[in-house]
Amino acid sequence: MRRWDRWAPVSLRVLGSVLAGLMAAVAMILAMAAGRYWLGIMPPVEAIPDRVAALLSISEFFSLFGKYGGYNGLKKFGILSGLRGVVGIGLAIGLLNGILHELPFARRGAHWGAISRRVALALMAAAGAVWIGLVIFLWPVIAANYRGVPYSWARIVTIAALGVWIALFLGVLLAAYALLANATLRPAPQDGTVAGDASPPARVRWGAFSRRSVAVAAATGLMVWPVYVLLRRMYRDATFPYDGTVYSGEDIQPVTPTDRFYTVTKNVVDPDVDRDLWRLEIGGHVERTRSYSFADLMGFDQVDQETTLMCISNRIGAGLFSNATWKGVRLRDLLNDAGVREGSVEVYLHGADGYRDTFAFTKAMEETTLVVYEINGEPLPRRHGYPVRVIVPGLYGEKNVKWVTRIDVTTADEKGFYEDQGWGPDFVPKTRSDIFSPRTRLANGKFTFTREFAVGQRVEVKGRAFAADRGIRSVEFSVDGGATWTPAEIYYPGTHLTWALWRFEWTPETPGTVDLVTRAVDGDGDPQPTKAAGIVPQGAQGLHTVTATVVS
Ligand SMILES: Nc1nc2c(c(=O)[nH]1)N[C@H]1C(S)=C(S)[C@@H](COP(=O)(O)O)O[C@H]1N2
Ligand SMILES: [Mo]
Repeated sequence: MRRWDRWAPVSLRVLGSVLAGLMAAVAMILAMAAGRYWLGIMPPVEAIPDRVAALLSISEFFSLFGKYGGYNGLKKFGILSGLRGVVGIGLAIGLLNGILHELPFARRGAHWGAISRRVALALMAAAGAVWIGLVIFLWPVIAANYRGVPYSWARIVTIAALGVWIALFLGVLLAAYALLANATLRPAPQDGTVAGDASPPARVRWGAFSRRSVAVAAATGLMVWPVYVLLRRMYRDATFPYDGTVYSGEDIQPVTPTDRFYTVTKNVVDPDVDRDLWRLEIGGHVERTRSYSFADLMGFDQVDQETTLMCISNRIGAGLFSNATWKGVRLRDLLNDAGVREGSVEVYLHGADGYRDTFAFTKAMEETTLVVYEINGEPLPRRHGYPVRVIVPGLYGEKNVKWVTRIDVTTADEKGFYEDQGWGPDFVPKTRSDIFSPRTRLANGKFTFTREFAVGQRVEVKGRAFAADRGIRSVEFSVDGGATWTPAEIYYPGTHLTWALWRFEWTPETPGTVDLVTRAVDGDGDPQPTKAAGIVPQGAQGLHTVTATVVS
């Protein structure tokens, strides 16, 4: 009985502290969800996986894809484990707080009600350290803001929000703990004397403790509802349904309809930028830092330019690949306005989502490198970078930073999100060509036509050819597995910045299976590489070979 009298208040306080930790975690998740949803602030739950992703090697990254069902599966896993992590950390810190409060160093020290001043100060110091640690670790992505708060401000907003979230956690933890522990208190030490182990055991006020526990649990439960509502809204808005959308099929057009333009994004929920809030800052190694509003961009020379974009992950014959007409201004006009300087090496681009990538300063100064706000005559849709993205012909899609908020000129070579993982260092697409009609299918690494062909029956074979910013000079076609070649007709030449579309009339002569192959020559007269290479680390190359079955 005496043992129980001694241990009952202790166990209840520790239990109460765990409950307080849970409440603090839920309150913090609610504050994070609200900050993310309304203010576009990237919470650690999102920022940490994002930051870790760039630290992984390509093979680790892809093995995670395999394990969690692709990029989307991995994104879901990342967010879910982040949320579970916050709850787990809340319970653990609650437990720790409860135990610390029972240790002699805490019991002997001064108290504010049930709260030991020493424990509170230790927790505050730890919280401060966590805050600083998070700011350092998340530094490369800390200027992210999904609403498009300007880069210079976004950094401050995120740092402040991290502080508020952490402080809220600690505040709720201690307040809820004080409330619960108060119902199990040993008599408070009188005028500075110390409540040592010799003090009489506390009397548990069972009624007060249970009423307060129910109140804390109920408050926690009540907060779960708005958390659920906000997470559900964001889930509905998430990129899962369209990330990795390909443009393929038999009906490929010279210019891709905007709603079918291929899409790739690293985000779980893409930025939803407020154009009035948004600014494009040009800084780093320039004469003067500039900050352009959307209206400011209209003051520069306006350019329409057709350009094909292709993801580095696009396998030969696959559809992470599209062509559109873009409208915007030349990046070099902005750089000249900011004042270019000797010793400029690269531009470092930053998106509202914390995405970052780099390319050569000389590339940035080419007249075809643009900062665009329209695709095919319409404002950029959200998923393609509203309100403004970069278009940089001659490099893989990843360099075409969407939702761009800042471009810094650097004096040294720097790496972006994917280059950190080990992609590149050469991001120039190799010349390629492929067949899209009749429809093909990929199984066990081999392409076949989904239909059969008949001897003597003429069929039109169509395909694309692409050579980054070098243009396409010619395309050839083989109906005997590459033994002999015949010129194909280019029916859509495009420009040197786009793909070309070609066709070939084929009349099968003998039954059986035969390999159809295509190859292109770029605008410089260089033939497409025929040796096959996979997408890692510099993008795929090789011939597109499609097996046809001919029946008599
Ligand atoms: N801000 C930002 N820009 C980004 C990305 C991103 O995740 N965030 N993805 C890149 C990648 S990998 C590709 S292939 C292209 C895809 O552009 P699209 O979705 O408009 O086709 O955008 C690039 N720009
Ligand atoms: Mo990409």
